[in-house]
Amino acid sequence: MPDSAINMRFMTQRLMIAMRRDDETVLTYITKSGEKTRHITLIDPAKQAPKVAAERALTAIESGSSMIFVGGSTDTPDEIVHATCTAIQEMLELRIFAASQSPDSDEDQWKVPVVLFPGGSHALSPAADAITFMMLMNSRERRFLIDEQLKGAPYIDKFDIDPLPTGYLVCHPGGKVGEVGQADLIMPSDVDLVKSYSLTAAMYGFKILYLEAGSGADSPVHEDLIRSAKSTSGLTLIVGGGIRTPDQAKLAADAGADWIVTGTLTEDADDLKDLAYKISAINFFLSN
Ligand code: 1GP
Repeated sequence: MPDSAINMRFMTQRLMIAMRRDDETVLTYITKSGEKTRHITLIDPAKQAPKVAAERALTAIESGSSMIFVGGSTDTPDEIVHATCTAIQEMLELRIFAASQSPDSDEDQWKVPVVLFPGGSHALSPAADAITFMMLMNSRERRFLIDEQLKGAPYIDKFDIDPLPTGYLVCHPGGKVGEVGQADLIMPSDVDLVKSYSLTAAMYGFKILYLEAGSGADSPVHEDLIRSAKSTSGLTLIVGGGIRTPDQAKLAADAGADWIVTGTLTEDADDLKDLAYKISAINFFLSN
């Protein structure tokens, strides 16, 4: 397809997304205060076909998820990421249309952002509403501090994807992202260090701080770290990695997480019914 046709298709897609979100930007939606702790379902595009990803995303939203992250694996090609974002967005459009035709349905339920959570500058898609534009603050490697961002920024600018300024901190046990990202892991007792990181993030102007224990971690981020980071004002706190049960989600929420992310839980669910049950249980605990 010629470049101009591709650009036209992407711009039309962007317009559809912008119209669906009314006037609120994704950043405003994420950072608004006074909300209970909300839930994000992370979909790794490498782990299922786009259609299955879309079905999982819809089930998650029906069960109370307020945002979909697309990302995770480090080596997923752009095409797979794009096909996954597109499939999710198309299913959301259909649900919004169906809800608009029925007086008993709430269209707004389906107006949740689809946000890229990239492992690097390669896993991008113009069909996303926004991107967590991250600095892996505790990496020892220049690549994760600034180089990947330099590569991705022109693409994000060209396709007008909302960048969400995010400090990303990998905590113990860290998992694969800790290894690949060459992170100096933050230990559960490092409450002063995490405070310094959170202050630094706020001083850089980041709006979001993501505390990550690593996907599939056998223990989530320690609540003392969450509490310490939360004491810095002006940051919206996302916490993920190793959260599988409502109790773990509630512990993180009570310590100050504004958002809880689960990914492995979705991949491990037996089917959509099981997924609905697990995500509903987490959301029930978060709202009580
Ligand atoms: C990974 O924090 C997310 O970046 C989700 O972790 O897969 O352990 O839920 P889990």
